[in-house]
Amino acid sequence: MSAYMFPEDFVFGGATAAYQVEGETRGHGKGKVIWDDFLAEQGRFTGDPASDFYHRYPTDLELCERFGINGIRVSIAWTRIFPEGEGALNQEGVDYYHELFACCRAHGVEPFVTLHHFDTPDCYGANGGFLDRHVIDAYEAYARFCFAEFPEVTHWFTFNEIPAVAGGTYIEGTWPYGEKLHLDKAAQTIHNMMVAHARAVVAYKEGGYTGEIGIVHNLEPKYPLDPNSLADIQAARNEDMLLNQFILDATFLGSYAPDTIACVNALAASTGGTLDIRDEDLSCLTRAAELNDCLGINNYMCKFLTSFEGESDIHHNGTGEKGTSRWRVKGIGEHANRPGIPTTDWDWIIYPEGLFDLLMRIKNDYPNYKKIYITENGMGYKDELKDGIVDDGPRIDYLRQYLTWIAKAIDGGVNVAGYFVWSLQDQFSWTNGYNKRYGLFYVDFDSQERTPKASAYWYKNLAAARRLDA
Ligand code: BGP
Repeated sequence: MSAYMFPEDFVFGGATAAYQVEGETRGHGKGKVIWDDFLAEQGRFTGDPASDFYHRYPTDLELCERFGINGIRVSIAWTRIFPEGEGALNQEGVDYYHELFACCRAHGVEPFVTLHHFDTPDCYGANGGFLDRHVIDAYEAYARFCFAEFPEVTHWFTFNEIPAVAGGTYIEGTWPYGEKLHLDKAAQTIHNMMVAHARAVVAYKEGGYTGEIGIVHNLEPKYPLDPNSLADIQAARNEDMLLNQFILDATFLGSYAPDTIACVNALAASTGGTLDIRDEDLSCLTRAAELNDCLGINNYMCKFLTSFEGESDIHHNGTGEKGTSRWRVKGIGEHANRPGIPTTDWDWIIYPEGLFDLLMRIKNDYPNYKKIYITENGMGYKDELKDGIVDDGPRIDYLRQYLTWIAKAIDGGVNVAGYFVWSLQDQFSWTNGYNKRYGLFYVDFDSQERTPKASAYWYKNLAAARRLDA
């Protein structure tokens, strides 16, 4: 058995996102987001009541304090501030976030605030969201407003998971206004959102604010299913270029390396499109590349790829019926799994050493990264509350394994400053609803009562000792 110590000022946090916890999706002056009608039309579930965080954040922050959780990821809902994305302000929304941040501080819980976590204003959805360059301007104006209005926030993230937005909308087509298999639109969305990120970072620094600002990327290592197969190596490389290297280059190089852009251009061309990358975009990306204070990494799994040249076919497992996922995309490859590697009921591959590989790659390939937070990691599980107890042993096991590999990366010289369990409490899941639970705290979605799970007690001990025995 080995023991790992985490640094003294390490953040042991829990993560949330506005739409997944707040509820009140149309209450208190909030404007519509792209998910509202989309979910209502599907009729499976909606973002109400979620975890009723709009009213119950004091309870959740009290739980954080009791369980030694000293950081929380929250996001601002853009349409609580500007119901139409721009123009008229909703003062009630502004007041709400001031009160939330004050309550965080009162409980000794540092707020890490994301400006956009999937909840694009609905008024921009029909025009393709960030494909429309006007939305870049609107986002920058919203970001500037927040920086000036909320000086009490000293940890900002511009976006959550740009590739997930692009992939959900334009590859898998499971997101609002989505269309399947448009690699060109997916790549363009990634680029445009990276430009919006860069504009916000430059605005923050030009504004003279002294907090830190960065971006949260969902990064998954992509491995060839057969490491000796050139075709599988190419498949893994295709997906890695589009969903990992493209954003990492934009973030830390401020431009696209020749092999990155060649590969992404070829993928875009395979679905009939060309990318619009302007000089002004690249000069803004270049300026921002040295200004990022930190990188947030969301990581849950890895992917193994094998080559695929047939007709594309994607099926999203949004029910937890194990073994039902299919992901085969002509031009990229097919998702598979190596024998013996465990998966969750939603077919997410549990491969903690992948996170180590990822952290070492950032350190080696992008040495200007400065600081990393693991902003999301956790296990979706069908928890059951029995006699007042939630025994989520598999989740504890998952968290222990991932944290062990994070600790090994810290020992290997990677500057990881904090970790946020996804999720703090059970929440609404975008394409899965309410039976995919991730929380340290169980939420009864009828009564909204919270019950600490076994994992909450385990995490409390870890945070108190800062020591992991594995
Ligand atoms: C990340 C998102 C979160 C959260 C999490 C779990 O991609 O940032 O918002 O939802 O994944 O995903 P899911 O809810 O699909 O299981």
